[in-house]
Amino acid sequence: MSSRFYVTTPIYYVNDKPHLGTAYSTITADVLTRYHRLFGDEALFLTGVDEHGQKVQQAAEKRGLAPQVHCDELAENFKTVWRELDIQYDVFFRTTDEFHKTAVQKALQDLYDKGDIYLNEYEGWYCVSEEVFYTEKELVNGKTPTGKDVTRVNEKNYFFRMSKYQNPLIEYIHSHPDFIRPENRKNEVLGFLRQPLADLCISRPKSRLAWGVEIPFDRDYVTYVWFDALLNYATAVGLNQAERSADFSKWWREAGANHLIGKDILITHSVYWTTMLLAMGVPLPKTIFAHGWVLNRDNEKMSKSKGSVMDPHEMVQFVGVDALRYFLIRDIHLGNDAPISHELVINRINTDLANNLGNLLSRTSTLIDKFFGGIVPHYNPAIADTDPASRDLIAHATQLAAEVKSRIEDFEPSVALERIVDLLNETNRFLETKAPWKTAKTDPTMASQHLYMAVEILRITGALLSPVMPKKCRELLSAVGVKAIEWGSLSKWAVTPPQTPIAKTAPLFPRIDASSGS
Ligand code: ME8
Repeated sequence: MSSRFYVTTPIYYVNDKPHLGTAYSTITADVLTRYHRLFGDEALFLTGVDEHGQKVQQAAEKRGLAPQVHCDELAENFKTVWRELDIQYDVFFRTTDEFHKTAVQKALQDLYDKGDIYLNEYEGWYCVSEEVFYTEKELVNGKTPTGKDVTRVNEKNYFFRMSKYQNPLIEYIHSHPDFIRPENRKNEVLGFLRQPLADLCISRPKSRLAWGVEIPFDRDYVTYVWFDALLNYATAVGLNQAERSADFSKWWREAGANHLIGKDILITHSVYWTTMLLAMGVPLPKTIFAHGWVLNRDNEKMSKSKGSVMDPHEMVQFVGVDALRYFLIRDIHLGNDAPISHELVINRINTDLANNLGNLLSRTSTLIDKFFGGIVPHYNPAIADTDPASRDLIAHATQLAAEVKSRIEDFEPSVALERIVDLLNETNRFLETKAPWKTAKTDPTMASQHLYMAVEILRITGALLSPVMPKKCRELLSAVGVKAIEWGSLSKWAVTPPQTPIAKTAPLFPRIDASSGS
């Protein structure tokens, strides 16, 4: 049954260019989207940039540019990197777009009219790097819990009655077990909600910060950047835009949003955003999934502020875009932290892609070229029926698509890839045992039988890997004669028509010499 899938990445601050950490969130969302499209679902993928707030204003000031000019330039940088990483988003969201600002102002006005926003004195701390307010009690040795600097803030501000929605939120989380994921993140949010929730400061006086969405009921203020930014997920699909109500029903109310975020912004999404939605009377997202960190070689979080980031462009130059995408999805179990280094990437590519997938393709196409004139040889189902090893392999191959689908739907893309690699391993072992390079001379019926089976497995695995490695899999599939992938055909056997020409290919993933990593 096909369905709809709406996925979002965080919208990134335009204080710097994208790095491998931000690329990780975006690649993951791209991979999930491409899988859903492969399953026949209708999908919508949103990414974008978070342009307002103090952090961006300061970044623009540092460059001596007007904030909008700075943002326009950096937004382009993001698009360029996403293009290089083969990311096919549907929406590139910018919080400076007029329609968004108007929709944010409507949300503020509605909550104000309802009595959920009020004016009060704010006395506390502010962290520009996180754009988050902190109370004295929340600080650890005068810094944020993650060690970022804070500044004292004493100003009259508007507050959102977040406390009013604490209990409804707790009840919602309990009654929707799959809402905040993984489980440990849900527990973290419930732990946070054990303390009384304070109301949320949602404005900054223009005298302190000019770069933001003006508060509609008080022109001396702009909106707190998170209040503005979180709304992007819903305004993108039509919230507070009368003429887009059909879109909003389709993607927000019916499909439901899946917010893929890093664990640093779990509370802003699971508490600020959800209480805002509860107050507005708008359904909550379907899932908030917090993933872990891409770590550097010293096992530390890759972060812009520490300067310990890896440049995606440099990695693409080194291993190619598909291999990089494969590594990130395969080696980082979604939800956990995991390191990346040249050495780890080389090892993974050599093991899974060069020695396994690439090897299966090159040995199969070489043997078909050498012994069968480059044409898919004959296959006899009756022979396979009498051979337990063949029966097992076919059963495994025809169940793989369903297994991959369920793993992807469950946000476990690394496990989906593991299962695909298991089948490739099994197939290479099967060929070792059957040795068609020998039987081609002594028993060509058997050689043709087993090579046909290898072609079928390449057809299935090539299609199932294509959301992760779009370009390489297109090459692979075209080598085995597949023009267009049809989802239903991936759980069927003996689909490749007889006489299909098989192209003898150059190695899809040449082995990388370990000494080339640094
Ligand atoms: O927080 N590993 O933007 P941001 C994995 N504008 N993911 C990483 C990472 C790493 N080492 N470093 C960053 C903001 N990320 C707000 C979001 S949403 C309404 C507003 C990813 O530019 C991860 O997804 O600081 C994290 O949540 C995000 O970048 C933070 O990006």
